[in-house]
Amino acid sequence: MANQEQPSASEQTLDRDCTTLSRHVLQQFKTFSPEAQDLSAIMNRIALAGKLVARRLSRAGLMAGTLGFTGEVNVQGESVKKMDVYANEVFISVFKQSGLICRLASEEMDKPYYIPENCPIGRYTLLYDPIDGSSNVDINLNVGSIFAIRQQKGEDLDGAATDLLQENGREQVAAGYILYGPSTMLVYSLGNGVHSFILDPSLGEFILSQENIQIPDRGPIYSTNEGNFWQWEESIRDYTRYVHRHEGYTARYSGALVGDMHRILMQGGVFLYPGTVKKPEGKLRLLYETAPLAYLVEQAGGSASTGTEDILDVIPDKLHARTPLIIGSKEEVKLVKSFIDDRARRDSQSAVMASQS
Ligand code: AHM
Ligand code: MG
Repeated sequence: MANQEQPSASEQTLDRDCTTLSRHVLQQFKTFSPEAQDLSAIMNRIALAGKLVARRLSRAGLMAGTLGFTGEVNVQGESVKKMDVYANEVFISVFKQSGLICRLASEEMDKPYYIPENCPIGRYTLLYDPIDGSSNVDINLNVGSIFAIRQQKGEDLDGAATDLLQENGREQVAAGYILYGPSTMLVYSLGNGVHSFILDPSLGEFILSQENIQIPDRGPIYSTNEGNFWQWEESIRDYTRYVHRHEGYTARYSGALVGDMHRILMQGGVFLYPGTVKKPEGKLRLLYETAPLAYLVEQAGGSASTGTEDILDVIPDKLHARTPLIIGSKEEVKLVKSFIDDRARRDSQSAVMASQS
């Protein structure tokens, strides 16, 4: 019989294989409180959504009606892909009759979606980007889903979800992403470290892969769409010139934030999607993209900024509000911000001199 103090190698392997996502959530809470059970069940349903999306993606090129555009334009003014619609519906479907989530808000829907049968007891809201990086779908490259869970504040009797417009990202109860790559991976945080799970297709379960992931303080990767150089603010151009001229940096950009972010989480570096002169708010959405990833990265010891403010301090002025994003290793984010601060200082000095002349 195995020694109680020291589990054998096979016991350890078996224990790890049995550390599913729902069990891990309960372990994080260290209790079987109603909150722990709700969040465990919510994460289990998010995992189911991830499995359904992964299954469809794995056969996308072989199934009719899966690739390409629907012909519609979403609330953001972007062309909608068939996979966006499918994945958006999957996240709604998995929460029907769950008693867990009353409202869902996503990048693909104009207004929040209510599941009335859940609302009497479902005190949580799910915010999500069903397919992030959807331009990668048609060419069989990695994409992701991003999610955040928030506690519903107040009754929301008018169905406008205004409570979401009164709080910042520190109110998120949990956040994470699913990366559909060579394997399907779920990375999440409940505010107690960042943990990753890999979908074992033979079991149909997400199994613990790594606990307490820490992002390195520095890293060689800078990840940004340099095709936007011509329309960036001068400070971001200054930073880009700096990395071009210094040894030790390398560029990686896949066009899917989740994949680029995952690389940086594991290897260190910085991801930037800054605003442009004409569109200072940038492209990425606060509630479904930048705030969930900021929560995760801060939990892993990194940081996330708009350039002038921590992403987690930003309160949205509308559901689909956007923010610039500079996220990753602490020191690399600091370096980008130093160029922004420097330009701001120089601009204000020039303004003072101009006013005196
Ligand atoms: P999406 O959620 O509509 O796919 O948009 C977000 C994506 C990110 O995944 C990615 O980093 C970025 O948009 C790519 O944009 P661009 O093509 O402008 O570089
Ligand atoms: Mg997205």
